[in-house]
Amino acid sequence: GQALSAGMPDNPNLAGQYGEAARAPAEGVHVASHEALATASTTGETLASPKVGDGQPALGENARNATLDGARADDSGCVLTTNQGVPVGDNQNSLKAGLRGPTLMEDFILREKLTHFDHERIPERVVHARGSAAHGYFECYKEQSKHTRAAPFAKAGKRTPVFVRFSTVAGERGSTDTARDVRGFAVKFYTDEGNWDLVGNNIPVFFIQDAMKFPDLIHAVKPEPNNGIPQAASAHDTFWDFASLSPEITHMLMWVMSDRAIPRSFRMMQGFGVHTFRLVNAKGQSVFCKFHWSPMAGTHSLVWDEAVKLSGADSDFHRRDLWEAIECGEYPEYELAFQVFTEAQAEAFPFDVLDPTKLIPEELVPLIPVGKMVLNRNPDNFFAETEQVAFCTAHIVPGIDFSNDPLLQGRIHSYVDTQITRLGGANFHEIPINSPLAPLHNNQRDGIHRQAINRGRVAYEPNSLAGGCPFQAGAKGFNSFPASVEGDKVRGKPEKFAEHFAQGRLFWISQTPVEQEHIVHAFRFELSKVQTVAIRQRVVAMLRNVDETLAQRLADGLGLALPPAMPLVSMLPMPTYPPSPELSLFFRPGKTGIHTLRVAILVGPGSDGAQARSIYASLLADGAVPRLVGSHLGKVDTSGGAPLAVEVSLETGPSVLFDAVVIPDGQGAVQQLGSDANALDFLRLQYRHCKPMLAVGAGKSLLDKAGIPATLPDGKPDPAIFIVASGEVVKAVAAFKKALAAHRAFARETD
Ligand code: HDE
Repeated sequence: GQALSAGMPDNPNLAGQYGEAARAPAEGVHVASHEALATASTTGETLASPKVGDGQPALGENARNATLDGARADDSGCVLTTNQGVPVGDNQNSLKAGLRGPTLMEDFILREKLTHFDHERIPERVVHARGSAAHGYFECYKEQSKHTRAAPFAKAGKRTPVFVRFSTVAGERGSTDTARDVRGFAVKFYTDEGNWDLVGNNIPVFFIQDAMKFPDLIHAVKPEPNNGIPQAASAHDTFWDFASLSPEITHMLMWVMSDRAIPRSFRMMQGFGVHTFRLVNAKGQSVFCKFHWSPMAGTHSLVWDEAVKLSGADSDFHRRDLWEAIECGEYPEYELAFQVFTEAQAEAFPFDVLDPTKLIPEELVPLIPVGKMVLNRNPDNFFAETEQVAFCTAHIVPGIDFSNDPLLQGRIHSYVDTQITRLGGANFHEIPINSPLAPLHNNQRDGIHRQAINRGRVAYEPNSLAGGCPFQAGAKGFNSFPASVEGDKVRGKPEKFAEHFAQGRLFWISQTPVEQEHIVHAFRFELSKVQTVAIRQRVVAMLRNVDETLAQRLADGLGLALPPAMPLVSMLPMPTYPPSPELSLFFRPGKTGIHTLRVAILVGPGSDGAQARSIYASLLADGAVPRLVGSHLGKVDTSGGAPLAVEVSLETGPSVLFDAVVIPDGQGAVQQLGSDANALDFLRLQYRHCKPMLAVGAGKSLLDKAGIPATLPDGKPDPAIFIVASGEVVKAVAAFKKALAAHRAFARETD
């Protein structure tokens, strides 16, 4: 509370951002005296779960926490030791022969410290290197035993602990969060019958149809190998060269050029298993299934100009957003749904369900909601948890099985394989974050960094010397679904795989005009960055098969004559689909209102302090995250009430970090802000990015100074600009909140 001046409500988000210590810095973090040192324990005590911030679920709520507690280490009150537990007397100076002499070889303390440091890094993930993760649980709504015997779906109300990692694909570990890219959405369920990893993306289809092409795709999109440019971007020649020669990519390109590829938050995007999987029930009967996650906060995205500027303002934007929401107790929630269909149904679809470049429209197979996931705890240690977690598509449990999707089949190999390099050996399942909650017993032994101390002389099966243990589970265990297989060994694809455009068209016609506009702009941006004209032409030729107006607009935007359409390769008639409204981002506005949305209240000397306080309190009461933003930190005197303390300076908190802005009344403040280029930029970008703006009394003249009109080009009032007199604030704040819940007013868009 100290950061805020008298009369300001307590804002829990402040603690969320920096921890309690930031609100009331503790005096000195060192153990004060040698006396205290002498009595301090030398044995690191295990932390009994509570942690900094509010993002702490009740003890015992998540079984995963209890087991991870065994590995959690806390140094508070402990003496510094070597890795062998030897107390260290001096951690500042190496051991030398004389004060100015050479360092001695025998300084095992220095050598241990440097050696460990030298080996701190592990290889980053070859894709999805940049990620952020959280703990939580999955709760089943209703038992799904008709379709699957998988443990998480066994009973209404049953909770299964989960660990979830969100990621971008192309960028390296330290790259920006808001790059245009697919987002990974990987969920590890610690089920009663072993770990199930549902390793999905925020887009329901993929770039390619066969695992054989994955290394080529990734080599094309990653920074070009000669100069390592560009980082975390697909807007370069090699990606589009590959894309323009791989028409199967078309449908995915439509998604990646849409605003799906620049989410506002990990908490505001869908997740998809992508492939067709199998569900298998206790009787051994199987249906096909696609998995869908939908966020309770709705699907919301950034706009492109904002995403670009965010990379400079806060390249950890998504990581911070997730962390803060959880620390504040605003736990992200997602609903899981099954799309269940039979083999016979699949036969009748105009596409092949084994083709991961195709989705199943919800009109064809509706979603069955089966449970929700709640993320309620941040990791304690980024490396130990977020970095070392190993998701593998091969990790499935009884009740789930694979389909023959040739992309999925390759993934079953790739993920386990990559962990062996990344995590340094075959025992990566023993790393705490990866180890199952279900008991683990087998005859696998040894290997680098083995942790388990397996007892006895028997490490084989069948055996009699250990009573036959561990024994096979038989019908109770995992048994692959006996799908029948026949055919010649061939390298090739079924005919339906060769139709590449109908679903790209379905996506296009299902988008609102605003979304279509953004798709055109994204293609134009990416292809304008491409230097080779023939590549630009090939992409336009490809897109003629999706939509002629899209292709024409793109050709115009690139200064190209419209090239002939790319020849179709499929002999089958092209399917047609009616528009599917579910494919629009606007279809799921969400249920969380203005919760966690960030609002800047611009203040300066002479602001109406009482008004600023009451708007702040009102936004906070509805779950938003208000901040007092001014030219620089420090107190500003107000025209009414106590001074205000600026919480965020305009230099460090530019417009893109806020979802909306309020300018309280106050002639002096408006004058001062009007002479600050950062303030005027702030308002212009709020306007440009279609965000709600509220100006009270004198605040209007600041909008005027920034050149912001209150009406749309057609003369109608702007639905998200509120200019009111001081007496109308209460009503105006209510209308402002409504506009904020809708995020943006695209009617105003000028880009
Ligand atoms: Fe991945 N992918 N992938 N992928 N993928 C990896 O595994 C791979 C694909 C996805 O947060 C790697 O542990 C192949 C589709 C996510 O740790 C690697 C193919 C989908 C993550 C790998 C695909 C994904 C990965 C790199 C085509 C969505 C991050 C490090 C045959 C359904 C998981 C690692 C995390 C990570 C291979 C295609 C999603 C190399 C060979 C399709 C979310 O194993």
